[in-house]
Amino acid sequence: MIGCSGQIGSELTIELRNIYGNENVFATDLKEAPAEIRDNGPFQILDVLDEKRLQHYAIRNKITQVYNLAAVLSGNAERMPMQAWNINMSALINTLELARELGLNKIFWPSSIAVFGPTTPRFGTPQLSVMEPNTMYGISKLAGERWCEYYHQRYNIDIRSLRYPGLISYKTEPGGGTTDYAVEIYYEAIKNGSYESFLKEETTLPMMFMPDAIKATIDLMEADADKIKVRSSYNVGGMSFNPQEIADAIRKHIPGFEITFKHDFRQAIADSWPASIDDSVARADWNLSYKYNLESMTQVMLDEIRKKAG
Ligand code: NAD
Ligand code: AKB
Repeated sequence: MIGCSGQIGSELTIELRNIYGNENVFATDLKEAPAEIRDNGPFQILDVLDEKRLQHYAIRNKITQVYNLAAVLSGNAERMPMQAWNINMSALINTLELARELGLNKIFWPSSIAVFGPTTPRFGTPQLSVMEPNTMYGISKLAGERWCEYYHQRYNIDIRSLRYPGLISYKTEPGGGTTDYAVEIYYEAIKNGSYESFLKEETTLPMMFMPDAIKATIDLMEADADKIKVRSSYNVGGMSFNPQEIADAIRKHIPGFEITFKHDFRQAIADSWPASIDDSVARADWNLSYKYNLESMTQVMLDEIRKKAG
């Protein structure tokens, strides 16, 4: 696991250890891991951009599969586009080369709804569509998808990928994306009873609760190889809502909750992305399914954040 300390990695690592055994899932990140990961199985500080160390680590530990989650997300990528491009592409290419050189048997690399752009149909965006992203994050993810498909076709590497929508979770804070507002809003609702949204009230985006994203990832990785017909990345839709609708869902539990709106540079990123996603190809190929909607996710988010707050 590369990127085990991040929003997804901190939960996916635990789930993989539950399935394959703590000692069989080697967790790595540039930064310290949460105690639950660091203390219960192998963990190493490792920079995925350091290809020599990455290779030594993989050989020494007889690594057979890699989940590479290291990336600069959309908001941070607009703050430092050149670095984001270099990091996002080198992190992926080092992993692909590792797979080719060591003959690894499976790779997971996440893409994003950010591969779509302002010229893509916004509602029910299909698996195959116009892709002209105008954010650095989206450009790097689209290029990444092309690299993944190329390595599969050229070197027969079993690489699998999901275009995650915005992911919502309570264990680890999100890492600098545009959909982060949909996590912050729950924390602020409990702490202050109010939230100032950096996206406009009508900005609808595709989102997914973390347990559904983890399940989708495991289901994809465990599916028979002949079922995986898409080797760029699969659309994953989840649910779609805007800041006003998530605020209304919170208000059912916290009646006095107030939301105000002051959009910033992330509005333009959100405006370039789809509002809803058609994921029928993933459903047909390997039975993608979800459990949570806005109401059931809101209940769990508020309960869990209250527990954390003590
Ligand atoms: P995150 O920022 O929370 O976590 C990324 C982790 O990678 C961090 O712990 C970071 O320290 C680590 N990392 C960064 N550079 C590294 C390097 N050079 N070497 C080793 N580790 C490094 O991000 P996340 O939300 O967990 O996202 C993981 C992946 O999923 C990314 O590729 C992201 O683009 C993709 N994704 C996330 C979302 C989402 O909503 N969270 C949606 C779509 C796609
Ligand atoms: C972001 O907002 O950058 C991510 C994503 C949708 O890829 N959450």
